[in-house]
Order: sequence, then C-alpha cells, then structure tokens
Amino acid sequence: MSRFELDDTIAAIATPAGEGGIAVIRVSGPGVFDAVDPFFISHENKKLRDRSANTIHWGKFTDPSGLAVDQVLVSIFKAPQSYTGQDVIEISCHGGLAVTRKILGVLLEKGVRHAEPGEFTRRAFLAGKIDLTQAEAVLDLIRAKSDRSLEIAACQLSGSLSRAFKELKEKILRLLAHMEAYLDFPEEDLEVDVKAGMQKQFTEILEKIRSLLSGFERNARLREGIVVALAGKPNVGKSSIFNALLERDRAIVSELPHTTRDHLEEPLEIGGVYLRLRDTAGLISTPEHPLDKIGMDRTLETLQESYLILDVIDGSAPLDETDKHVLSQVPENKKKVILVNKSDLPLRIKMVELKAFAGKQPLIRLSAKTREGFKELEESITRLLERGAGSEGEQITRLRHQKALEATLDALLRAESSFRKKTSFEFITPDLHVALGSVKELIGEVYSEDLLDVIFSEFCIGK
Ligand SMILES: Nc1nc2c(ncn2[C@@H]2O[C@H](COP(=O)(O)OP(=O)(O)OP(=O)(O)O)[C@@H](O)[C@H]2O)c(=O)[nH]1
Ligand SMILES: [Mg+2]
Repeated sequence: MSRFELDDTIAAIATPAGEGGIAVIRVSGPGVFDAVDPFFISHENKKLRDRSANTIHWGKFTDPSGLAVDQVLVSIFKAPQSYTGQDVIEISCHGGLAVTRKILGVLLEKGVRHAEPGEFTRRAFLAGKIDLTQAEAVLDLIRAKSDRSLEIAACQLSGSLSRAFKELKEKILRLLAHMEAYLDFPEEDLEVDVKAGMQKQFTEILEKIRSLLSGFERNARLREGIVVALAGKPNVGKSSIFNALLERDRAIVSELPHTTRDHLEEPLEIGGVYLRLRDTAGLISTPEHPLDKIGMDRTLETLQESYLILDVIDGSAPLDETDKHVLSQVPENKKKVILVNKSDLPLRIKMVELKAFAGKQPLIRLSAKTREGFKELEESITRLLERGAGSEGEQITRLRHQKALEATLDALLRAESSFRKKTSFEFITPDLHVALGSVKELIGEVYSEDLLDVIFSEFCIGK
C-alpha cells in the first residue's frame, strides 16, 4: 500500500517557519470539513461544509476545549476545483510559530495526517490537474533565483514544455501507425512516396529531440547559477573588482600581494541571469609558500568549474611572464574576457601588446576604483550568456528530461537505421514502441511510485 493514500486528509503549514504577517495552513482530502468545522466559529454560526466553494470566511479557530487560538480567515475550495483536485481548506492565521503549530496540532489530533514534502502537488498530479513537467516547474518556480530562471519555470508551469513533449509523442505515434498500416506489405511493393514520407517523419522527430536536448546544459546552469571567476596574478585588483561588482566590501583588499588565499563566492544577478561570482587567490608560476600553493590549487579547481573567466591584468604595469602564465592556465573550452584594470592610472602596456595578449577574447579597460568600464563589463557578460538562448517555452530543465529524451533518441536512431537498411517493418516498430514509452514517462502518462518519490521529495512540506 502506498504511503500516499488519497483517502487520507492531509495538512501542513504552507508558509516558511518563523515570524511573519500571516501564515497559511493547508488541508486537503475528503475529510477537510470534518476536521476543521468543529474548531471554526464564525459569527453567523454556519458550518464551513454548508458554504459555497471559492469563498473566504472570517472567524475564530479554537482548541478542543473551545479556547480561542487565533482569529483566522478560512478559504474553501471544493473538489474538483482546487489545487489538489480534492476538497481543500486554507487557514490564514497570524504568522507566529506557536499559533501555526497549535492549529496544525489540533487538526492532527483530529486524525488528519501531516503531509509529506510535495504531497499537495503530488495529489494535483494524480488528479490530472498538472502533468509531471508542470509539477517540476512548481519547484523550479519556488527556487528561481533570477528573472531568466523564473521566466523558464513560469513557461513550463503554463504547460509549454508539456505541449512540446506531447507533440513529440503524437509525431512518434503517427509514424508508428503509418508503419503498422504497412506491416503486411512486402518491402518491394511499397510506393516510393510512402517511404519518402516515413523518412521525412523520422528526420523531423530526430531534429525535434536534438533541439530539445541541446538547450539542457545551458538551462541546468541557469538554474544552478553560472560560475564566473576572477583570475589573475596577485595584486592586479581581482578582489577590488569582485567588491565593485557586488557593490559592497565583501573581500579583503590590500596593497600586499597574496591577500586572497581562498576563493570566495557570492550570488549576483546580471542581465536577469543568476551568477555565482568567485574571487580567487592570485596565480604565479612557482609558488614558494605552502599556503600560496594551496590557494593556487583552489584557483585552478575554480577555473575548471567556471563557465566564464574574467582574466584580470594590471594596466598600470607592464605585461609580464606571470600574466601570460595565468592566461595559459585557463582551460581552452572556457569563455574568457580580459579585464585591464586600474584605468584611473596611466596605461603602461602598449596597445599592440595588449591585442596580441587578448587574441580573440573581448578586452575591457576598467577601474575598480572609479567604476569606469563596469557598464561595458556587465553588457559583455550579458552578451556572452545570451548566446545560444532559445525560447523559454521549450527548454528542458532536468536530468530526468535529458535521460528520457536520450533514451527516445537512441530507440529512434535504431529504428531509422533499420529503416534505411530496408529491414521489414515488423522489426522496426518495437523500437518505435520503446521511443513512445520513454516520451510517455517524460510527460508522466506512465510512472512509478519511485519516480514520484524522487520528484516530490525535493519539495518543501506544504507545497
Ligand atoms: N588605482 C587603482 N588601484 C587599484 C584598483 N583596483 C585595485 N587597486 C589596488 O590594487 C591593490 C591590490 O588590490 P586587490 O583587489 O587586493 O588585488 P587582488 O588581485 O585581489 O590581489 P591578491 O588577492 O593578493 O591576489 C590594492 O592596493 C587596491 O587598492 C584600481 O582600479 N585603481
Ligand atoms: Mg584578492
């Protein structure tokens, strides 16, 4: 028997723990009125059960002895017009720890079960109110840390990704039906345009899957935060730029080299994108002090983890071998921008030399002291991050989507290759069924309890 019986009535505090203006206790299930009515007293003395759906009522919530716990507003939703598709009551009370716990406690004593994380949304899924990708979008929406990830989650919640997956399913179904209709035809009797039509269907489906897959890595980065590192030799002003971008004195700055020993990370939003900006220990060719060696190893790790590296040099001093050494440590596959810092001081590097140093990398002169050039830096970062952005609607956001789409792609590639080899259709259609099965899992048309456990365990309690 599942832990998630729908006959149970469940309750949880839906707002964060702590003090606040209000807090909400959410109750869902067939027994909501039996659970709440005995403790809710409105001045008209009417039972909540007898009120119309989608109405809000003011009154007192009492404990079993009749003692008032709080003045509350109670919202009533009746099945199936509610978030979970069941009868739902939401009790808005004052946002204090004791009051919320007391109200929840009274309900639990009355036989209501404390909801598991994400159980309300799980019920919404089981009631067919939303599909799996929409349930995942609920979580992404709650966790969104930037405008971009919010846009993607909101689009997904409105069903745009589900539509893309459903279209894919329809396309595979059509191809399968097409092939099954010709199962009894010998290969040589098939008309040329029938075969050309099938090939076209294969090509379209494969293109669609590949385009969905290509956006994945980028989206995962958008959600988790894009790591951007400041790197360079000691004393060029990395920590000063770090502070200037954050607009506060987060990192220690001093005229002594090797001030920064360990990397620091802070969140930052630029161009609507959530970044994890890292300051690092300065890199030199041959560290002597053991602490410098440890700091530099950490910097090299950070460079590996970064999506974008801001390579800082000091424009007020000639370029030297250490600057070149730093650049050579930056992994080839990373996006780079060269920052020529201290533009408030006279430039001591020749332009030709600078251009040769930067190569194809964008080069920006700036000053952490006066903030000259920072607007250009932010625009340059935004441009680099926007490259490759697709439409928000059809962006896959999870490893689960990627794995299921890859399984679909594998099965379709096998089917297409057999088709090209003129294999009899009866040996091709099983692969198309496999592809179809993976897409159905993606949408949640077929699912296992284990899969639901994995998805909903990430949610907070009360959602
Ligand atoms: N004039 C001027 N001085 C700057 C600028 N940026 C940094 N400095 C100075 O350069 C020195 C080193 O700055 P930091 O920000 O500590 O340099 P860093 O690259 O983090 O150095 P390490 O942590 O030791 O690797 C400090 O004395 C800063 O005040 C700038 O834009 N203009
Ligand atoms: Mg520093």
